[in-house]
Amino acid sequence: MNSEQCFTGSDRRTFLKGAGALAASVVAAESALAQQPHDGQPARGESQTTSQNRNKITTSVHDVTYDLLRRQGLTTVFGNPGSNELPFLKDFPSDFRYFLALHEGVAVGMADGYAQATGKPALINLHSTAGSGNGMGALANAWNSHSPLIVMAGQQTRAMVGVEALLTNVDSTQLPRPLVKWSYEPSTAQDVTLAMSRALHMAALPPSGPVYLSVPYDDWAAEADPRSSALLDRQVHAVGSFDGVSLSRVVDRLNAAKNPALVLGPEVDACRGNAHAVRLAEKLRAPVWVAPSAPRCPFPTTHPHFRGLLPASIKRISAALSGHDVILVIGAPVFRYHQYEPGTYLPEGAELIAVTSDPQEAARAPVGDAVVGNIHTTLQALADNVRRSGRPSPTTQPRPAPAEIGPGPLLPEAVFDVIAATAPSDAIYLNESTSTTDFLWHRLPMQEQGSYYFPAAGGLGWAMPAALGVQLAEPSRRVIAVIGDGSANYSITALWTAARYKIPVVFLIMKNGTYGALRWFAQVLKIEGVPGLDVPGIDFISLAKGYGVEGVCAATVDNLKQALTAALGSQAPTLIEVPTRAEGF
Ligand code: TZD
Ligand code: CA
Repeated sequence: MNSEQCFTGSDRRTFLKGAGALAASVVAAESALAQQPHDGQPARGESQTTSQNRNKITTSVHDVTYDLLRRQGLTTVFGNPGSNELPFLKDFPSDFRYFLALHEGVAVGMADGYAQATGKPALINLHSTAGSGNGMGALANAWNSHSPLIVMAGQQTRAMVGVEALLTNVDSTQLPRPLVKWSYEPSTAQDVTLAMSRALHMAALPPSGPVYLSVPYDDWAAEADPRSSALLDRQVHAVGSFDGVSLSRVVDRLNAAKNPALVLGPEVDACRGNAHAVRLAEKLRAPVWVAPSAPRCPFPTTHPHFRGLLPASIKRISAALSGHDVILVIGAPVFRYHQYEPGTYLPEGAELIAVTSDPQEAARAPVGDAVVGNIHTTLQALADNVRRSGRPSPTTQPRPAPAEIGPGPLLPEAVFDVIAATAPSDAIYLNESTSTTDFLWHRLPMQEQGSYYFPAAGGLGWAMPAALGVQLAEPSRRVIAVIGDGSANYSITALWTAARYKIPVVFLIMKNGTYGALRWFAQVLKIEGVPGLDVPGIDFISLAKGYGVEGVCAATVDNLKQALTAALGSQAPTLIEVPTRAEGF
């Protein structure tokens, strides 16, 4: 057995230090991580950068591109490299950080978490067609959460694209569609810097979202267009708030409402509008629901007006909102349905107004009026301008009773009770435990902006890597990823990246031995005899160990409390496997 096959946590660093140039850059990234600037600014303060000596050495497309990325605050790269990408990664500057993922789904998921938690674009470097393809499940989630990602893929050298040499990305701009806002391959090497500049501004402009850039690998060594320097400091901003007329149209309808309700979506949290949402709800004395399938938490779940996550069917949404005459939806599509239970889109007598940054969401809503604009400023304008209502406040909903603790595996509700009692109040939760989402929303207190993330397209294998990205962006808060024993397998290699860079996420695996949500859905559809719905026999402790992560099993409330407390006190990642009851399936 050689040292690579068998090394323990304690001799890992020795191994790394002996591993040459790559290890050196990783160690640099690790020490940068230890200093935890994580604000999108260069990780270390040194300024021996190409930008300072631009006249002297910034002549290649490679150098100008790094300067552009640096000046635009994009010094963190997530990726998995191949031969087409090596020329871009050449002489990787010491003020940049590179996080190696062992699968492209992990690279994209991690960047997505980082982008969402920082609110800024994140850069991913993937390998040609196959690498991009591996990343596309995660890209589906990024597309639906409006995550500003720049996915850059290495293309074959220009001289060999035509003959379709191995690793050519054939029809490269078509490949990532329809999961990107914009997709491009520069037609000359001199076009690369402008393309990168355009990519990062496109990703960030509303509605923000992923973009794709394919770059032939010989372009990086080419001489840059000297006019590229004009790109370095360009600031591109979108403005867009209510004009007076459209504001008063909405405000008048809210003021005239007898019983308004708010439905808040992920964009409220993404634009850091949560406090305005609270103010608006309190002035209107309106109850607040979270939009169905919401991938973020836009409102404190402990607030007396909080009603919970709306169910995801047409019929049930109408039922949940019945009695309300004006329904204001902010920062969500109308609606993100899941199971088909037909009915009227709105309860009897209700009207709906939606505010979104996404023209597509506004246009495709089957009911109600919509306003397209900047969520933060429109929300603020609404909160400032609605009249404070004299209605009584909505009654506070009772907290659920503590879960029953019986013999045998824990109920998932009991797991959430332990988490709620043990985790810090500003903990951040990632959820990919598909059959327990309602329990989570009822039992976990989530009060601060950026406390909850969920795969926005329902694509599994996202939350484990996204948790790493969120933790990098939020080093002072603890990140707990609650993951199903089915979901955990799609991006299990995220554990290696967690260990490699010492990203102290707590992975809590709900081990019920089955695809619970699919069993539930089979009941909804009245479908029987489906094969392949159970996932017995997976040893997550061994998997964790194999990837260099501490793994513990916690089968009782006391063990779970103990394990979670220890994990939260650790500076390293931990995986906690909790056997849970698969009840009702
Ligand atoms: N593949 C991908 C990439 N995304 C998916 N959403 C699915 C398959 C289908 N799927 C669901 O929508 S839920 C689910 C699957 C396989 C079961 C997940 O099981 P779990 O959680 O163990 O993670 P529960 O709580 O047991 O449902
Ligand atoms: Ca499961």
